[in-house]
Amino acid sequence: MSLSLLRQQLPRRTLTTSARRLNGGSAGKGQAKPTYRHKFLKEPAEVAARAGVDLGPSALIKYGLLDQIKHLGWRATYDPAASFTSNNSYNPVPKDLAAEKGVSLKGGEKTLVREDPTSPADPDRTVGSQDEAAGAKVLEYVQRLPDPPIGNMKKPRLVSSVCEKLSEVVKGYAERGVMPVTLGGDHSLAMGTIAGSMAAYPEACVIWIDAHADINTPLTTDTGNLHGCPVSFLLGLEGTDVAPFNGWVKPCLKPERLVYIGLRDVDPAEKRILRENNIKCFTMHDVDKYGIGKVVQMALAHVNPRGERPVHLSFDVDATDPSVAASTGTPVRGGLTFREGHYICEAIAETGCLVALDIMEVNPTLGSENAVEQTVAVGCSLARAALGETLL
Ligand SMILES: [Mn+2]
Repeated sequence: MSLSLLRQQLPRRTLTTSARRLNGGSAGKGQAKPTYRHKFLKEPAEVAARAGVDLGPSALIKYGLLDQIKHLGWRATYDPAASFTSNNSYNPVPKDLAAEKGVSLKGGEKTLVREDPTSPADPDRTVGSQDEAAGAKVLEYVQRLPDPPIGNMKKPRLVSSVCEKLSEVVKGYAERGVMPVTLGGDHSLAMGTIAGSMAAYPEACVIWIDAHADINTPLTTDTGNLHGCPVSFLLGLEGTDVAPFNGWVKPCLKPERLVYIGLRDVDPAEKRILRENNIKCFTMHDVDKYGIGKVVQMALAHVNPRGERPVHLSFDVDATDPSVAASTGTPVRGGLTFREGHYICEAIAETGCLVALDIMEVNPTLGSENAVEQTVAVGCSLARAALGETLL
């Protein structure tokens, strides 16, 4: 299994001391290895972590997520290379501007990889303040690169190139029987993670946990924010065959292989798209009506009735109620409780079919210190639940 840590487009803030104090505080609680067997992954299960240049992933890592995952019995290695700064097709950097800023993308990436001779065997230590500073610099720099809208789409070149790179990384891990865990970050990243999973496992299904459907197309999006559009590209809906995305993302997901849980803020055009494509959705109304146990059972029965398909779980923390995870870009009240969110992860883990996990939209730049700490902690515990942590 690998851990892929990416983030884009959001400003950074240093984690508070009190958040650091909590490092690993609830790690595993003496948890033994998962009791279920992996149906699709190679043993021994392995983590190869991958760090991006933004704060969401590094906050989760600082909180001790890697150790927590190791504690669950996964092997873990950590690759702190910056996510979208190497071999990236989107690199329209005027040389003079690069010189003026005192940083080039390539140089920026090098500074992100900190060689710490004091703890060479402890990969967690490779995320530190130097990395954050360098990452902030690179991120700020990348965000200044010219990337005018295409149609309605904002930052299309940046999003496309990041997702393309990510899809290759995820595909590579998945093909080796390793589970990529992507921490974000903007949910547009799921365009990359799911494209990568589907390339390695064409029969896979997707369980998308979110307050939002993220299924606008470039033609229907009002805001032009691509984090509201990734699903439409994966399905190949009308309007998604546009540059720069059509250079790499192919329709790879069938509507019947996708199921949503947690929806409660869906645009009118998205409602039409969901209806027309007959996509199974369990809204918060359904969670209220049936209870989360039944909802997850029905969701799995829809996309993976015989338990023989690999599952990609894409979990947007805004699916949970703002009282659970407030530090996220688009909170919507009336969401999943703490336990409902964790139950989903636990139940999917128990199937043994999970092959890829996204924990998305943790944004430590939003909300009070308490909110940030709580949201980071929830991001970690959701990941642990999906990776086999149980209550007993
Ligand atoms: Mn989302």
